Amino acid sequence: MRFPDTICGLTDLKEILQRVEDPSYWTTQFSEMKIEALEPQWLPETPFSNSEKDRMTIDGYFVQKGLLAGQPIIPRLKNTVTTLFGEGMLPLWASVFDEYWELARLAQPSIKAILGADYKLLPDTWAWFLAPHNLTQGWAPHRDRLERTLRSDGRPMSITLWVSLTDATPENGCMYFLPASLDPNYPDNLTLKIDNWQDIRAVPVPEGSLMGWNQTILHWGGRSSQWASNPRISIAFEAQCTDVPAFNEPLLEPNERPSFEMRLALIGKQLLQYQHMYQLSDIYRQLGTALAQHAETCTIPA
Ligand SMILES: O=C(O)CCC(=O)C(=O)O
Ligand SMILES: [Fe+2]
Repeated sequence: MRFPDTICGLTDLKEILQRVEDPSYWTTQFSEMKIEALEPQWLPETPFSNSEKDRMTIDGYFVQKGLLAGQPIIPRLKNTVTTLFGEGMLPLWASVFDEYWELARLAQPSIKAILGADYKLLPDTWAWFLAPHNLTQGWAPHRDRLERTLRSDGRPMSITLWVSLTDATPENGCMYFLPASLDPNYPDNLTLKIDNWQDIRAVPVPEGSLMGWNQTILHWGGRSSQWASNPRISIAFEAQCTDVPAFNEPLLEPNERPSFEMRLALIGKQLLQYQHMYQLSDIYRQLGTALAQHAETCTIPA
């Protein structure tokens, strides 16, 4: 995928910065969304089941189907990403809004069940809109980090979290995993080779599901198709334990939503750090560089 050549319909970097750095631009255009104003939403009380704990230990990922279904912020985020996509804007712009970051807070009980109480969010986020035709696809097969992210007993020091904002199905490009227990190369030989294709597992989930995986297992997002009844819309973020060095910086407090300025700086950082997944257009590269520099002037949470 190549990025659009305009941002907010503009091509001049100065004008674009003026536009995107104005919170009222966003809240006017997306009147149901909030910036530094959303009340905390209720946290799900569903306990993290032993079977998902086992799945995480044995196969390296967990699935909580529909955990966040019924949260009013899910349809709001879904509408926002859909509108952004329709206007030729990156789905990642949804992360200027509180609702995006609130999802990370709602995932807290699940993250704590895997990483323990002391964790921070990593500055690694992305959002996807896979239209219902075969020209769109999720991320190609990869392992999230090639450095060691597992303890000697196999427990993860960091994880990726992924929330479905629509039903994710094989037809619209749901997630696929090579389960850790079936991967002869796991965890020390981090190739992308798959010996037995039958070991690949598709993981379709309904809207409002939370999934997570360790950062060593092999996984990818599928290709969408004309047979899909809805687009695949999802967002991802990452978390790590605090007793190990940061895998990326700045680490973020899980209980505090980043400021609007920090969200823009993070968008810049994502544009630059995921260039291997996309071909950045010139204007997005310029914007990424300009926004990422702003990180230096933001207050970085302790
Ligand atoms: O949604 C996708 O296509 C890929 C997600 C993924 O690999 C990630 O967030 O680490
Ligand atoms: Fe990934």
